[in-house]
Amino acid sequence: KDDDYQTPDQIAETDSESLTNDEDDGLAPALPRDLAHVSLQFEKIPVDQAVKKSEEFYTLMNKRRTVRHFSTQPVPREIIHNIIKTAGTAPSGAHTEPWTFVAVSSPEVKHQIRQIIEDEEEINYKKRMGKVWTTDLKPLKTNWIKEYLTDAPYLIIVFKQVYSFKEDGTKKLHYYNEQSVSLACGILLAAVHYAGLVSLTSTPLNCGPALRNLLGRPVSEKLTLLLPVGYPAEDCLVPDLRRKPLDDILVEV
Ligand code: IYR
Repeated sequence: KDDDYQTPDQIAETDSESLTNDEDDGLAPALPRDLAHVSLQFEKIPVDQAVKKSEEFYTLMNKRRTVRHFSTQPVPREIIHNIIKTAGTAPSGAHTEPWTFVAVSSPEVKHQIRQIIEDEEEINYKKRMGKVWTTDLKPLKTNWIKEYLTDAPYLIIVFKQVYSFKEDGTKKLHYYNEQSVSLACGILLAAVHYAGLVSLTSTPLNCGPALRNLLGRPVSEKLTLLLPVGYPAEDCLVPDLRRKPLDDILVEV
């Protein structure tokens, strides 16, 4: 029952401890009612420069690869903090910022995470995923043994907050939390790559509640992404994949 969809009104109805604000039928916006609107900070760049910058950014991002073999070389905490601050710049529904990033560097906790994931993934590969899925994965040489979970200096685990609580104890609804967190994850991947680090986008099947409990996160948060982050192993191989050309991904109307 981890991913049951509830409408915003259904979420607001359940568990709200009090609706005690007498003015406005107990309804008050989550953001300040008198929120100021200020001038946009925007620097216009010349078109030729913009073309060049867009090309350069594509060239950089096109070098990003998913890596499954990590070095144990440590990564400065400051880089992780900057990367997570960058991910936190993502847009979100009604500016609810519905994300929690857990950065794990503790070797003991990484071992516990690895144990939880390998135990589930063995069942996933052998029973749950089925023949078609495991056959599709064969060229990528993945399996349920995941050394990267203990080798990588950091595991960044992203939780999506389906809702949270306001200071008065009422529920704060997190509109479009799925899309908001997906956008933050994309920016997170770009920030990791820009900082010269590598990552692996992993979404451990059936591990959500166990990892949430291990990391002490509330039931309002769902596991979205687990990202080992660090440097690639010296002998790191990646599959020789090609990306679709523009013609295959762009429809111009
Ligand atoms: N989650 C499993 C299986 C897996 C699934 C897909 I789709 C991939 O692109 C890669 C792996 C694992 O991490 O091994």
